[in-house]
Amino acid sequence: MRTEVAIIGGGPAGLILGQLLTRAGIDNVVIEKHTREHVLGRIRAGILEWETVELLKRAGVGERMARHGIPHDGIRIAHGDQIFRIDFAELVHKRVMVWGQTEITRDLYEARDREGMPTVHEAADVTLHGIDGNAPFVTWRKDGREHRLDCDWIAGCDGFHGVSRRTIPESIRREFQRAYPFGWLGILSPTPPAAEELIYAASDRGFALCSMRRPDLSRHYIQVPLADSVDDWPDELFWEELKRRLPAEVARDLVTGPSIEKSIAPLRSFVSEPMRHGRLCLAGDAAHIVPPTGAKGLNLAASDVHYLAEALIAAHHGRTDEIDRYSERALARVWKAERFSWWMTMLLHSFPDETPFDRRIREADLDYLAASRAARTALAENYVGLPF
Ligand code: RFL
Ligand code: PHB
Repeated sequence: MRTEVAIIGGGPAGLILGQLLTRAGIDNVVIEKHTREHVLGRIRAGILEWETVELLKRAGVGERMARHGIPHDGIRIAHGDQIFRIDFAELVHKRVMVWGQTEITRDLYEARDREGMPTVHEAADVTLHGIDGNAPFVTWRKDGREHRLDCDWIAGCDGFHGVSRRTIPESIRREFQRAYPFGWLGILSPTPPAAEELIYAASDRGFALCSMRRPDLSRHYIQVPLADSVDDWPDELFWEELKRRLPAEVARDLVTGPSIEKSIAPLRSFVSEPMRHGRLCLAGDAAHIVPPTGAKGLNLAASDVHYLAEALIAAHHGRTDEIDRYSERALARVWKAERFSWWMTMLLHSFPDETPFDRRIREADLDYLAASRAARTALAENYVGLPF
């Protein structure tokens, strides 16, 4: 089998890239390790920057999002019983969209099927070959057979645990990282959201976030120790703890109910440089991870593939200068989102090893944000997303 671009990983990065290339007349194949059901069952991101919304429209998957997505003009930040608003519309004249990653992925798979573009699921032992030369290829095992796909370029979109990044020689890769001493326990519940907008809450008992997917479906998170498992958190305990971290008036009106999904995700910041080596370009979580506090992961995957699609389209027309610039261009935006996500995380979470000094600094930062329009504008500018 032969194609122009082999895309490793059928998550949002790989699927959006596939759509952008297909629409530019460039042949591509997506090779995914898991079943489609498995990919669609992962509850993850919920907040899209407006540039991501525009990109999804360009990729041909804007229709259901326009009908069912919920635009938000701001977020709330709670600090103890104090609550204040970051008004995106007023401060930076932009908004974000509540539209779940599972919905985006579903639309992207359906668009791929409609356009007749090949997707391989349940590909085992995916291996990248010849990325240093001019004739790269990918092999995998499926149905007891070895398969081979020859191509011009490989897009490594296989997430943090994928194989693509590790194919770049260690002598060339530089990795930067920070692990945080807690995780987020998240639940999805068929209950109305806590408020019209998201509430990010910093409390003495730790961080909490009240988010949503639809008017009848809420998504909530609480900061938990890394050693905890979902079995430590039956639904009643989760709701009780969430309420204790929210301002009294929000807790009082919170509607609780059964959880229909519950999972714990560790928090980490990670960047691998460069994002391109020879015929391989990395995009999305394969190259970088942000803690979810700034809602940037999926949005960074989107901006990476926007740059990468432009570069691959230029290469298709015989110009490789955009590919040469890809890593630098993508990383410039990645690092700003890393900074913002790190800052939001430091601001809103309780740290087990926090000194009294650290704590006062964090409280001063929150007070400053509540009182200063300049500080709120900086948060708003980053949250709605820096330009692609
Ligand atoms: P994904 O989604 O991990 O997809 C990678 C795909 O590659 C497959 N794969 C392989 N395929 C072939 N061969 C291999 N060897 C392979 N190894 C892996 C995997 O099965 C998978 O299908 O990466 P991608 O496409 O880069 O997308 C990144 C986003 O999924 C991620 O950044 C976001 O979900 C992060 N995130 C959020 N981002 C936002 O922008 N806004 C949010 O509100 C937001 N909230 C979140 C989040 C992530 C969370 N968790 C669980 C990590 C909330 C949470 C709780
Ligand atoms: C979500 O709804 O899953 C969500 C929203 C905002 C975040 C992280 C996750 O910062």
